Amino acid sequence: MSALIKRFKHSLKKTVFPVCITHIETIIVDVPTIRPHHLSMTVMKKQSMVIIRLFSSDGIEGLGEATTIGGISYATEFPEGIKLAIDIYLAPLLIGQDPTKVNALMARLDRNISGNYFAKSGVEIALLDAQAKRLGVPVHCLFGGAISDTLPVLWTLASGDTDKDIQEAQELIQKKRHCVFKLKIGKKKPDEDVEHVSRIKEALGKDIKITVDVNQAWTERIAKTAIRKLQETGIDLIEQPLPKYNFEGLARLTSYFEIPLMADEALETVQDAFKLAKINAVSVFALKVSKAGGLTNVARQAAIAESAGVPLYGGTLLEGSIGTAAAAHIFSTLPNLDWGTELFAPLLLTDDIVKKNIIYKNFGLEIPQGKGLGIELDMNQVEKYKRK
Ligand code: MUC
Ligand code: MG
Repeated sequence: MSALIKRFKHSLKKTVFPVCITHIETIIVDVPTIRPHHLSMTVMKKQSMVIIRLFSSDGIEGLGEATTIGGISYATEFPEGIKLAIDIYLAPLLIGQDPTKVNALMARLDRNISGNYFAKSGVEIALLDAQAKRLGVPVHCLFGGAISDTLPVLWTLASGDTDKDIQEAQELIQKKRHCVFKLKIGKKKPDEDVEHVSRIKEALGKDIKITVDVNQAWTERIAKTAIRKLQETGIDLIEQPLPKYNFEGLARLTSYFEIPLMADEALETVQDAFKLAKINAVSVFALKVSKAGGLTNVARQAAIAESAGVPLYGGTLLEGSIGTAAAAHIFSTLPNLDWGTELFAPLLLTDDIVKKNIIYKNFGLEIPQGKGLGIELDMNQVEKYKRK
């Protein structure tokens, strides 16, 4: 009898003192790229990723990643700042709290910390990974489950040299790794960019889809002339031709041209999705976990897009395997991901910091199986690439 009472008291103790977050570790890792990656605002030779390890009193570790491009040249957040923001401001708001209440914790962060979407996103990924592990399910199950076990993945040709880009594309098509390509333009004169795009389109042929990303580099006047010429090359999609704040300019171009335009940098918050949809600013939304502030916000943006009849594209900020897996989990739940994804970044890096690499085959990736994100850190590799 007394043994029974002891067991009962023990189980009561467990429910009275719920599991709590004990500590959060942030690590910056720098991994070289396989070749220089040329964008309109920077040339990347390495990727710097903030890895987040969130520990709880039940022994479960959640993994997260917060990654941007080119230091501080692409976004308003940057690796060193993201690490500091988490260590100094986000972590103290989380330590001692119940990690199973992910929505409540994210609301707590939003109430106390403005902006800092990349940092918040990295933390939400770690909370969701931990909670899914706790429940014994993959992260996508927390969002109603994957619609598909694989996602189509394009590749970005950005070597800075047209002939090299053509050769790279031909090799990847032959290997059945990618059959859709995105070209990074906006750095050179518009006519040189059009020439570059046109040569690649001609070399790869009509069956290979081509999209171009201008990364905000044009004024509306330049865009009008350049888009007309790009449209004539037979490409399929144009991403973020104007500065991110010019929603009305995007709407004017969208109503003027037949070729679909996609919002990338213009679409950061959930509210941006609503505003862009309301004025028919673009034909496609590029969703990205980091800029949205996490997976839940991506799902909210996707719901707005679905209601407004805007198809989706699964974007990347060139995250490593943890961030890519997180994005794959949420993108796999979206019914209107008509433009596929660009979740290729682990392949752009020379090495990885996880035990089992994400599998890429048949022009796509497999959603990692297993509990949580389905990703395990390789601590020897983390040590190797950790910023000293
Ligand atoms: C961007 O602006 O789309 C995504 C793929 C790539 O090559 O660069 C990123 C950034
Ligand atoms: Mg883009």
